[in-house]
Amino acid sequence: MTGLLIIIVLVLLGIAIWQLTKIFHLTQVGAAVRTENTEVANDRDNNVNGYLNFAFLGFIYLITIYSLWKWGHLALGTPASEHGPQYDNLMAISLGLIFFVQTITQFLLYYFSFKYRGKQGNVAFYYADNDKLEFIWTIIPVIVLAGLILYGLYTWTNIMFVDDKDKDALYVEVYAKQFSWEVRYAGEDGVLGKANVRYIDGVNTMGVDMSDPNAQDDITVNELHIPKGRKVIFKFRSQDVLHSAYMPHFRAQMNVVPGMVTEFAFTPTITTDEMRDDPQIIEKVANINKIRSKRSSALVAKGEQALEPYVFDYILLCNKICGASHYNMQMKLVVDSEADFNKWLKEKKTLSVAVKESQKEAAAPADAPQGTPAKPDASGTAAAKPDSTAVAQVMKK
Ligand SMILES: [Cu+2]
Repeated sequence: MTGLLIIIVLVLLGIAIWQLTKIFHLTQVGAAVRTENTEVANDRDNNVNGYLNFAFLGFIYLITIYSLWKWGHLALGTPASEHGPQYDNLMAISLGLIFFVQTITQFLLYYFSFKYRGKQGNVAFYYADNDKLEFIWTIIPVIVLAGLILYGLYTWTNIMFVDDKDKDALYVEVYAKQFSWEVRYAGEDGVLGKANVRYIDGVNTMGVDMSDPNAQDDITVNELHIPKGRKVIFKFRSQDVLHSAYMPHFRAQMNVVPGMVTEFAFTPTITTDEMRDDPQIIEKVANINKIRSKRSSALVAKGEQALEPYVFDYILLCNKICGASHYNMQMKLVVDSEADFNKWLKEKKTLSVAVKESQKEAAAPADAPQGTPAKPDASGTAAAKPDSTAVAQVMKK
């Protein structure tokens, strides 16, 4: 790699020296001036460059059309959240506008540089200013951009408004660490217990403050399930570095910042099973499996195991480069019907039960009865924990 860089630097240095000598030659007035071999552009050169100019404009248009045709289908498909269509609409308007303005301004730019290309004997015309023209090309972008920004702000507040008093909402904490995700549900009281990295101990991997009464019914899991049609309020915390929780199908993304709690809320509208029947998703899955089966036959030929066929699932991805295994920092996200979700959550044991079980196991490893559920109580294990005054990462509520 270093060798390649040195070669590139040497080549660039050579080009620079060559260009410098050319400039030096041009400055030698009197030597070979106005002969056929002069390096000052003549009408023929200007014509050639003028037409090449148009060829480049054509190239820009063609590559745009080709890219849209070839990769346009890779854009995100049906949105699976209530605010998703509004978000997509904003995106479509912005892209359409950029596309329209870009097509026209690029044409004008290339047309005028062709029209006023150099001609022998032509002299530049001095034109001071034109108030009317300047007014037009200032006021139009101002109106268009103001409209776009207002619409964007409206959409933004619509999506980002989180009502913490909402009793019907589901409260979920998403916890990021290099390089995985963990999830905590608020339990029956609908309130997440306080948490701090200093409380991380054994099975309490998210650092929940077990002395907090609100934490007693909290449930921690490694899979994110959310119910269709119910508002989900997400609270994000990070254990180590900056991460970003990205849920592309729901048009949602939030930075996960160590030392603070970030949040957003959305309502899922399509269950995982329903999304698997979406025509676009069916096509995508078929395409992925076509690539997989090709890879598989190559692997089998080498005597290795074939790849499993891909099945669609929603996904939570890390969208901030956070370290060596960032690329693999993801978690399955399942949207269930309300009934399925409640059934799923009911089967999970609370963190306080898990903590007590693990303590019992540690105290009497040989003869203690396994898996006896202990009654949650407010005393928890706080006595053994350090510094409960540290508020930097404490989750309020
Ligand atoms: Cu990450």
